[in-house]
Amino acid sequence: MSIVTKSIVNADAEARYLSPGELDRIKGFVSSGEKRLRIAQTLSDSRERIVKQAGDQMFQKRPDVVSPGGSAYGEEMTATCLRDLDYYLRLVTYGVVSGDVTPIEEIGVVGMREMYTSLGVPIGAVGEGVRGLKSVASSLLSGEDAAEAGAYFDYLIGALQ
Ligand SMILES: CCC1=C(C)/C(=C/C2=NC(=C\c3[nH]c(/C=C4\NC(=O)[C@H](C)[C@H]4CC)c(C)c3CCC(=O)O)/C(CCC(=O)O)=C2C)NC1=O
Repeated sequence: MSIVTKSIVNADAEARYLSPGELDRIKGFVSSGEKRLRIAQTLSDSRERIVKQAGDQMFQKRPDVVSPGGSAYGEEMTATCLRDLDYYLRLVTYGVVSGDVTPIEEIGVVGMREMYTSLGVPIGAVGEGVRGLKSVASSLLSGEDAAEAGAYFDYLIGALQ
């Protein structure tokens, strides 16, 4: 939920107008809109390259996952692993656009640890992959935009430890 929807739900629950503080936070959200949409556009446009390079970086740091016995061993499993990185990059764009980590949390974090554990996917290596996404994505963004997007990658990295 964006800050706009959230503020309205809260205010209406108390049958009141939006408070100065709420209006101020909405103002911040609106005035950063162009920046957030620009970031989402760049990440969407470059998704293939970002995912591929992040995957390469991760497989170099964690050769065990693509070795026999590893979770991402074999063409099909490697492709599934890269698909997961693409999912996470997509969720980061949702977070950036909504200015809120809730979509990332609800779609990609809740229940994920249990799911990965039950499949034998090393969650730390997934986090490493997201770290790679952040580093490749940052290299395509201005410093200010990279800092904005970085917060959403960091949220995921924190959740995938
Ligand atoms: C949009 C939200 C969303 C997420 C995040 C998601 C993740 C997700 N990853 C899965 C599997 C998987 N995920 C991986 C990923 C990896 N293995 C590794 O060693 C690497 C560290 C890592 C890549 C970074 C692999 C290899 C599988 C298949 C495991 C198996 O079938 O044994 C599965 C099980 C079902 C399937 O194979 O599709 C789910 C649900 N699905 C979703 O809908």
